[in-house]
Amino acid sequence: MDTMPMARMGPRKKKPRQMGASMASPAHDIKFRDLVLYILERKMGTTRRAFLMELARRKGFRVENELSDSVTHIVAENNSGSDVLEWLQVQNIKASSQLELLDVSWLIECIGAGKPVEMTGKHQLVARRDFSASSNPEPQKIPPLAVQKISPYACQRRTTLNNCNHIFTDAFEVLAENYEFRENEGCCLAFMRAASVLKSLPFTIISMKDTEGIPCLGDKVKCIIEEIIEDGQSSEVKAVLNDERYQSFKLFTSVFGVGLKTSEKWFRMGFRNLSNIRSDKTLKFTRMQKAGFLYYEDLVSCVTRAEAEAVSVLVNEAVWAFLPDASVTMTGGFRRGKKIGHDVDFLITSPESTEEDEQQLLPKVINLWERKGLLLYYDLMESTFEKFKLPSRKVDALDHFQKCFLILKLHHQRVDSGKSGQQEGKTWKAIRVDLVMCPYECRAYALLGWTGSRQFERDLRRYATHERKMILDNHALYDKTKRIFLKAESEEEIFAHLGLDYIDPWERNA
Ligand code: DCT
Ligand code: MG
Repeated sequence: MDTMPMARMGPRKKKPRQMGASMASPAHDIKFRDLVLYILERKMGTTRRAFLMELARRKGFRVENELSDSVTHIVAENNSGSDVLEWLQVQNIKASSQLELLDVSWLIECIGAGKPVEMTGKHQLVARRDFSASSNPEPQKIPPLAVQKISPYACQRRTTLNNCNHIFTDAFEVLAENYEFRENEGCCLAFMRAASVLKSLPFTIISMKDTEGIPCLGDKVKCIIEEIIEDGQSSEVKAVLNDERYQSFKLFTSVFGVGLKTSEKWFRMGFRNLSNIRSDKTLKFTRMQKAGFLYYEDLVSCVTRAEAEAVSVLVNEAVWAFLPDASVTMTGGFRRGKKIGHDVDFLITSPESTEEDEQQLLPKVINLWERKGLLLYYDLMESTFEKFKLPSRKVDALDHFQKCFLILKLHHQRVDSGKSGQQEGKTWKAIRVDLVMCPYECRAYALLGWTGSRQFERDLRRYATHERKMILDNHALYDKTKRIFLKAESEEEIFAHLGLDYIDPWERNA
């Protein structure tokens, strides 16, 4: 049987139900209509907040349970101005000119006086600009600090490919990779987050002063920044780049199908280069690794945009031959505006097709390419998707869509229309392609998930979990408070469900 939560709250006096009254508190007359208060629970606690809300309401103040645009005064205890601004930023509320950020001492004085008291500097949590000398008629205006404040979540930052802090982010990425090779997840993540936040900055860091107020920069990270500012390089990065284990892992994992486990094994066996591994008769390779060695040179040279476009034509032709109403979208790095990539990712979906049509499409496409002699490798993974399953809580979880990892033979003439078709020898390049087939109702979530970047996706999920009590993955968004799945037709709607400003794909290069 379903019991209402209220029924579990122990004995209580019978009170007539009041329609529309705010929860659990009798309606008080509002005397001061110009003020709409909101009391921050953060660092104050639920009990004290409820107590102060009740007192203030009794005195005729309008106090809201939830933060909304109508709130004019935010009252906080044990929070600095920047604490509150940061919190607002996370809630995705901008400090407007109407919003006052006040210490609880102001509210207590108001309650004591039974009316609003004057707000002075000692109450105000955000230092005001001195407007007296200017002609600005609004002395109450808050400087746009909240807008300048950088969010600790990549999904609240706009990160284009215009990285003006390469010198630092390249260093952090080497260190992160080295920690990944050593399976030190915590340090790896710390350096990835630091790289990500610096990529979003509109300026180059030239002194330690520039790092003030930037989130995700721990002491270790700051030491590296300082060293690079002073010496132009970091001794730790230099040491890693010269480290035999790092160099070997970097080389081994550059082979398609080789991960950390295999690299570890080969390193322990004493291998340091690929040719010895390739020619070793005792080693057993997976089908993926065999293909990885066979097409190694092509696969390590990145895919250009022109090549990606040529592959796109191939994919469209093949898909439309079987499902004319399907939509094919290039996702991954190319959708974010990158000029090169390690593969080309595509998301396929169709509004009209039956489940069986959907399931048959990728096998048919593969079969077609095989007959045309274009298929160098493929691994088809069947869908394990279940409609009503809760989204995965794991930040890096794989999705359940049917997908295919391929290596395609791309003829040079398809790229530059035969302009340089007179080359000697090999007339094609092996290209890694990922095809993902998703049910039509999931397409917005799948598109968001497969557009990346990986850091952007991680932070979207982290934000959903920690700031919104929701679970997001490549299939769905689940609201744990309301216990419902939130439907979305577009990426914009997903951002809106999460209470986030929309971030365009080319701004997701976190
Ligand atoms: N992705 C995912 N689930 C996977 C693999 C990837 O959700 N099993 C997401 C994360 C990023 C995006 O899909 C594309 O993945 P990659 O191709 O690995 O990354 P990329 O940003 O396209 O990088 P590159 O340009 O090197 O291909
Ligand atoms: Mg990619």
